[in-house]
Amino acid sequence: MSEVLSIVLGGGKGTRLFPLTQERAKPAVPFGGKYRLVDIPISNCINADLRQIYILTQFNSASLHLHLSQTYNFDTFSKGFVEILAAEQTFEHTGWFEGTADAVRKNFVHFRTQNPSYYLILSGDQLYRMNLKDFLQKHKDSGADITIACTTVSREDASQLGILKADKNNIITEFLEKPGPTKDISDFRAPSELKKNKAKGGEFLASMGIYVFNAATMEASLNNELTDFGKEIIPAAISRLKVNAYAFDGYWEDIGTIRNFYEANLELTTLKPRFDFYDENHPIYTHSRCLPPSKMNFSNMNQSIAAEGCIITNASITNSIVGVRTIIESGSSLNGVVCMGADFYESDIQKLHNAEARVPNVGIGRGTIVKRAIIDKNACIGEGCRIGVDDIARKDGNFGNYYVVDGIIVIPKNAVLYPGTVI
Ligand code: ADQ
Ligand code: ADP
Repeated sequence: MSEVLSIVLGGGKGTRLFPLTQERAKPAVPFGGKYRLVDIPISNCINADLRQIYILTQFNSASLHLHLSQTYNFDTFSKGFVEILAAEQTFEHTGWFEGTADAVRKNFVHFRTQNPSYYLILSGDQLYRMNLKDFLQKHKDSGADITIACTTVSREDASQLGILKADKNNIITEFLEKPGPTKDISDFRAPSELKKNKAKGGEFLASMGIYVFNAATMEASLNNELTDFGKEIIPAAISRLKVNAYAFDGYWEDIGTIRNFYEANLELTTLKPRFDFYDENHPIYTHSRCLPPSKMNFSNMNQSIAAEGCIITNASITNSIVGVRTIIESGSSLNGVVCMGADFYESDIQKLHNAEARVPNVGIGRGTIVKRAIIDKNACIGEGCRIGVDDIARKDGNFGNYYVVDGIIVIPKNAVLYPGTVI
């Protein structure tokens, strides 16, 4: 029996992160040069000794499976597991999850048998490090039915989040999901005792989409047709149940859109990023690949991160992330680039075949300049390309071997850009 089941909401169809989600489920999207998005909530759980973890996702992609099975192998005595539950057809349900609550409901048959006391619901696309032990303990001590982790945000951010009012005992008295930019929400300003989050500096108390439910409360809350936690289940619970706020005062960022994803990645390259991967006591776990160290030949790297297994020659790299196994050839330059790297090294024979077929090798070819772009895994970028460098009006859209999303150029996984390509 598990006292707490942790459930990571791994995403709907992943449209906001498309094309990074073209071939993989959202939780498997690579992040920070060597991690995947799902490593963040899973590591927060493991660091709190919570080891019974489900990932709910719409696609059961091979990539997510491979990553989880290569990474999260608990020993027999810990009773730990990380298991993917993908949308599936059953005799009772057809097709997709219709929302976050529906995703939990459709998998309840898997959870109920374990007879947990609490359900911890986490979001799969957020960057934060939270002491989930403390969160759970505060929930237990308070006698609440549901506790919602919350943080203070600006008026601008509040429009896209669930905002709430809490009394001096942290009991939530009102909840408003995504009020939008124009609604008057001035009476939702947070009381000073809950305004702990100096990192965000905001005035409104917002739900982080992280909840702990007593098991009986979860079961009763889902015994209806409601499909979404933020839109329906939580607002309905406020008047009937004891719903508490848990004030979180650390860094917290939603990384569900291409722009947020790009900015959260690049922030890691700053001198003092707000999210610290270099924390001995709260590690972020990921696949340990046993790759060789990265090799830099005559290169200039400035405020950049290179993951393992890269070979970088005579290149200039600024404010960029260079992911696992990236090969960068002589004379190249990257500035503001999130490069995810490659799944494999090409052999000399493969490179000969590439040359015969006039296809560039995996990596970044000689003299190529890239600015302000995301390069997904295994992209083959030829010599002398200019990507995001020239003063060209770039509209959002799908342009075949590249996309522009939120004004950011995205080179999709396995894309081929022939020598001299200008984007
Ligand atoms: P949103 O993040 O906008 O707001 P939602 O789109 O429901 O809410 O996503 C929550 C999490 O669930 C995300 O990780 C998402 O990828 C995942 N998800 C969405 N649909 C899913 C589905 N069908 N199956 C599986 N997973 C799915 C919520 C709350 C707000 C709160 C913000 C904080 O509703 O009140 O302020 O989170 O980010
Ligand atoms: P990562 O190693 O970055 O975590 P994945 O686990 O998704 O990436 O996939 C890496 C695996 O992909 C490697 O173990 C390798 O076997 C496989 N792979 C994918 N494409 C190729 C390819 N073209 N040649 C060789 N191996 C490949």
